[in-house]
Amino acid sequence: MGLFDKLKLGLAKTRRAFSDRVEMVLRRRRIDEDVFEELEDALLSADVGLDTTGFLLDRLTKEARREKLETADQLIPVLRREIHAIVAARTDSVKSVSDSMTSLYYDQNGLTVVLVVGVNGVGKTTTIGKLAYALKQEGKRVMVAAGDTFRAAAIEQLSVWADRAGVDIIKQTTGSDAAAVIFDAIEAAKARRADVLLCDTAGRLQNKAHLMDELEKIYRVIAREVPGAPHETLLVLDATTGQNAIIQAKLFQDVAKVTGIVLTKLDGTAKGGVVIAIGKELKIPVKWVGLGERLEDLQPFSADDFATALFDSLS
Ligand SMILES: Nc1nc2c(ncn2[C@@H]2O[C@H](COP(=O)(O)OP(=O)(O)OP(=O)(O)O)[C@@H](O)[C@H]2O)c(=O)[nH]1
Ligand SMILES: [Mg+2]
Repeated sequence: MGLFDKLKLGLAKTRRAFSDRVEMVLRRRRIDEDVFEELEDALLSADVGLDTTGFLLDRLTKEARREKLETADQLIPVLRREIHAIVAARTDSVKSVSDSMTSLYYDQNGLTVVLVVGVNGVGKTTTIGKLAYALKQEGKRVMVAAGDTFRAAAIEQLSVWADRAGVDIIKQTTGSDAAAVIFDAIEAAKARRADVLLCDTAGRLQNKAHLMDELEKIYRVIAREVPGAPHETLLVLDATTGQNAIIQAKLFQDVAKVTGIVLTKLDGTAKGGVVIAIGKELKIPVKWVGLGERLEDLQPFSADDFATALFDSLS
């Protein structure tokens, strides 16, 4: 299966929630109040969120007036264009999933350090495994650092993923200092001339002060050991949490220098419209999406492909 087909399949529930209602709109010939109400339902049911839905309806109303649109079907390409514009504003670096496997910022001349953050259970460790695999497929020399020293099974879980991806892991025992583990990993990565070091971290938001202290220390160590690093701080968000993901992102932006989002578990949720809300409300690009639990179930996010997949059966 190609990457686009996989994205489309992953978005199946979102597409259903969304397109069924848009189809009701298409059954109406003339544009009236009900048309806008039904479009509102379509957007909300795909978890686009109140603010972003309001924004889109406003744009649709204005465009309908400006372009003197008369029939409901004329609104669909407008909606598609507006959604694409929102999503593409943050992600125009990747035009199509086939353009580039890795939408990561690289240091071409040395070690690239990527820090992965997010709350409990969103998919950080899994994403690191998948990312390690994708980067390795591109010919990069990849290592991972077991920076989640908090949860008992975390290190073992990352070891399993490192094995699957065929990359080296640097780890210590549970309870050791996360910044010290990452320091060790950087030294090892330099010695082994690795291209990329992916650092796992513990997911804790409830204890924000502690999280802030620990992350600050990790940032300090990384910046001291590798000038300009971390090159990326990827925030992992779970698509099944819908609008809650936006709240998490805003909290994390206060404590970490987030450069990109990985949106996991897009498969099997009808809340994929959260991609649009993220595009509208956060100034961070979605760089990757998770579409399953296997090694190859991660792909670079493409605004073009997202809009095409969402509207596929409607045009
Ligand atoms: N369906 C699906 N499941 C996923 C995806 N990404 C992760 N998961 C699952 O989500 C669960 C949690 O993933 P982890 O990688 O352990 O999450 P984490 O953020 O590291 O969790 P903590 O270390 O506890 O903070 C696992 O069961 C994963 O298999 C995805 O894209 N799709
Ligand atoms: Mg983890």
